[in-house]
Amino acid sequence: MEILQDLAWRGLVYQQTDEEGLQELLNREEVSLYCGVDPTGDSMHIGHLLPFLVLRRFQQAGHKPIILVGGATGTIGDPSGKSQERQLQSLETVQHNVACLKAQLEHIFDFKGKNGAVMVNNYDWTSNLSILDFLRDFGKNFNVNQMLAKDIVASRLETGISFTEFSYQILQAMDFNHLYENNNCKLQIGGSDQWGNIVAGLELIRKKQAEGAKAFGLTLPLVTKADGTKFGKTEGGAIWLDAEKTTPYEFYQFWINVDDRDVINYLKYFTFLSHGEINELEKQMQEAPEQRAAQKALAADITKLIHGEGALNQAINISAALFKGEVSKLTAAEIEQGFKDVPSFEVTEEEISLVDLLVNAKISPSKRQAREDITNGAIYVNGERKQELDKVLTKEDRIEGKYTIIRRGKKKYFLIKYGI
Ligand code: 383
Repeated sequence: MEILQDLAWRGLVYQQTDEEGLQELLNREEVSLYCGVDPTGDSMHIGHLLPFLVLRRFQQAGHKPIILVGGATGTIGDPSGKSQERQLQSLETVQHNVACLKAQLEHIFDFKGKNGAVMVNNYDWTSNLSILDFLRDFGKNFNVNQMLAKDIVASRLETGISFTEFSYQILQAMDFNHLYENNNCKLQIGGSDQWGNIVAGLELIRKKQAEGAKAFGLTLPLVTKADGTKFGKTEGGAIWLDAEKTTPYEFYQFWINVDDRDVINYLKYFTFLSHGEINELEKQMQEAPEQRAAQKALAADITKLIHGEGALNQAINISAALFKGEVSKLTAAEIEQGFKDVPSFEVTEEEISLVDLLVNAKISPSKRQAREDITNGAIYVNGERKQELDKVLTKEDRIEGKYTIIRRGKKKYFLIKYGI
């Protein structure tokens, strides 16, 4: 199936500037296309992922992806979707973020071969532009009335918008024009919030390039959730691509927990599974939703893409161990991920009685209760029920010499660390 038809099947097309024209262009040539991200933070989150996965789909269909990291635009900040003026960040912070985002994006693309991906930074062609050149060569092509009428700007007129943020769309338009000129880039894609910026670029290209010059824009829909809450946010905050911020296990679990009503859409959006495979998973979801085959396939595909196969296998291991309560087989590294958010307690003694530990670590509220918990069979050490009141924890009870996992009741876990 052709790329635009595939995107339509996946529900990935929201708006296009010229559907027929783009189809013709894609039939005719290997097209260079781009999507940008601003380094406003040091990691992307899953809300950023969709357009870059679409770039990859274009690459698989034989086209050439250009990934733009906005070292220039990131110092300003896109007013799109922001109801308030942003705080400016220092140039050093933005530069640090550029390096972080580049590393994350490098993971997702293939940079080799004829249609290998290209990474660019708009700081390279923006930072040395003089104010006079900017106003004479670019500013003259923008009509302030039209700029004011754009949704993003119009919605900010009441609360106010600085000249700096107001000018953002010109910078993004200059990028498209630059890439058109230098990289033969004819298509820009982005989330639906990017429509105004993309169209600004198309108009600039039409005005500045030779007659007949034409470029295209395509936006993707906002990812929604059946329960109406915001996609990609959990109680713990955003789901980051950076493994330090969101561990691969947490990342995997996020996708495992996707609602049945959303999972088929997300398989279409976020995975590279074929139509046949997705249809098959849809059938399985309808026939045996409790098996969560669709969620497992979704979580596996996307975790592997972002964190690699080793991290995926670890995440699967941790999930299975926690589900069955068989934690003793986990490695220390897996424990660090799987038990990142459970209460922890540091022991400095070589040996400690289980009763004392339960009390000191506040697992049981009193000595009497601790004894009761043990005799009742509510206490598990590394997944094994312990009912002896005189149990003493020794080196033997440490996993890789570093951790002991205590469970009270069915699901309440505690992590014991050793400070020696
Ligand atoms: C900068 C210069 C360009 C082209 C694009 C840009 C960035 C763009 C922007 N994008 C968002 C961001 O960086 O602000 N002005 O956080 C998000 N994107 C993608 C997608 C999305 C958008 O990175 O809708 C969600 O992730 O387009 O909000 O020449």
